[in-house]
Amino acid sequence: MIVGLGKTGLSCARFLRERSIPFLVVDSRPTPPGLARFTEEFPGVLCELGPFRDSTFCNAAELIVSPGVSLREKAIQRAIDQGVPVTGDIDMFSRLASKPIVAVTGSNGKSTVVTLVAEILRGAGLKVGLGGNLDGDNARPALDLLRAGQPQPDIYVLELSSFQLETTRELGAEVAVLLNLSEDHMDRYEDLKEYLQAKQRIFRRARKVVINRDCPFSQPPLGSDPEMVEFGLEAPGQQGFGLLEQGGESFLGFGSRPLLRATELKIFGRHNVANALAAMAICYALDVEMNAIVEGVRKFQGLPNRCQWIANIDGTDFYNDSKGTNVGATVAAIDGLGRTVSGKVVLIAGGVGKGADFYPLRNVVERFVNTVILIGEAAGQIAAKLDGAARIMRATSLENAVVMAADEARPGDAVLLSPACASFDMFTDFNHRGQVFVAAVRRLQ
Ligand code: UMA
Ligand code: ADP
Repeated sequence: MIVGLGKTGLSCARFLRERSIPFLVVDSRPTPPGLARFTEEFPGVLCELGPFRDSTFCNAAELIVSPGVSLREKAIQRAIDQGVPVTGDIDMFSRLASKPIVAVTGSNGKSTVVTLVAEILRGAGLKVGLGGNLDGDNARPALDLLRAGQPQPDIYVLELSSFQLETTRELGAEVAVLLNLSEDHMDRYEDLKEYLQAKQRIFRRARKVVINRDCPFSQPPLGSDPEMVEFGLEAPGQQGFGLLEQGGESFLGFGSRPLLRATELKIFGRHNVANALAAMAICYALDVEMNAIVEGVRKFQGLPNRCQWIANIDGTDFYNDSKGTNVGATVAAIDGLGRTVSGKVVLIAGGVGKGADFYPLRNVVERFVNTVILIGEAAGQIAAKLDGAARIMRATSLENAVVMAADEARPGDAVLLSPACASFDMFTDFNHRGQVFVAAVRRLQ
């Protein structure tokens, strides 16, 4: 039985049909987003909508649970207690994939790192199957990569969320990495420890692990003994990637060997330097030639909605960081931008807070931000935590916030949309929020 009729649910349904495995689908939403496609493609298959029913779950042969559904759901717990096995799409994928898997998790930077890794590997002549949690035009739910008629890649590169890892037993990645950890999804987890435990499942039976020297949480738990490659923002050790200072310039390097000037990167901010070093370490662990690694990093343009420069209007630069959906991401974006602009940052933030504590924004806001313009459900909570740190304003919509920000900004300042929140109170998703922001900026031109 498939639980959830979003992207994952649809992809699981197609996968099961191809193997002639009978199934039904349940979703607690009255009209889940995949419903129209599903009824068209699977006219004879039972689809139960609305509040989960214990009896349906307990009678299933197996539950394939979508990432958006917590295993804590009462009906799922009942079924588990009665011995019904539970799996997820990544768990199924890992049992069937016949090529090596690169697996990347972390609170922030996952999409940037997997996309860069895929570009480096393609540049080195490999066929890459890229997917998992990654959202966007070229992204695919993991099981789509295994469907009949798909080109056989040489390697899979998967972005994995903590939600997907919860149902993943033995991933067996060729290279696994937990990039960093900061608070996110506190509406689903009890505390940071529980969130970390979900993420650490990425290390199960991994052959090699890439470690972030700047984040103790990136280490696999004691007891496992994989091969390790390190990265970090300080000078590297003999077998690691990091920043080397030479002749007054900063280089991304391996051991004592400088490889690429930091100024050659087309993505900005220290967080993106860390992302580039992580991708380099992953590709090195895969035995990719260093020249191909450096070339791939040099060419990488970054992804939309991640600290993306949009326009300069009357001397003010506008940046779209709509994918800054948690506090850690927004701290990194403000810090990265704040260090490079000649003036100050005007920040647009707010949305669905996911149970986060916004206090960690305070430091970087005090240091780099002149004005904060707040939107969405969490506006009041953020305002309370930032009181006195900068000028705080409220906007009724994102369009309104952009107009107010343009008014507040002086030449040399930067306007940054980095919400520190999810988007579902006002938008379909972070892409939609980014599009609305970009359109509003264009209207100022
Ligand atoms: N939902 C219900 N009832 C149900 C099933 C789902 O209310 O019965 C709700 C969930 O709580 C959630 C939403 O519906 O709010 C979507 O859940 P889903 O599991 O159907 O999501 P999919 O459409 O399958 O998309 C998922 C990932 N989404 C989530 O984990 C919430 C997508 O990651 C991923 O691209 C896709 O699988 C393919 O692998 C998006 C995401 O927001 C980018 N991920 C979170 C993040 O990055 O922070 C984890
Ligand atoms: P994810 O897929 O984990 O959400 P992305 O690569 O899409 O990560 O980046 C999302 C946002 O997180 C970016 O817009 C930026 O604000 C922030 N970010 C990216 N990389 C890092 C990093 N290494 N450390 C902290 N924040 C980061």
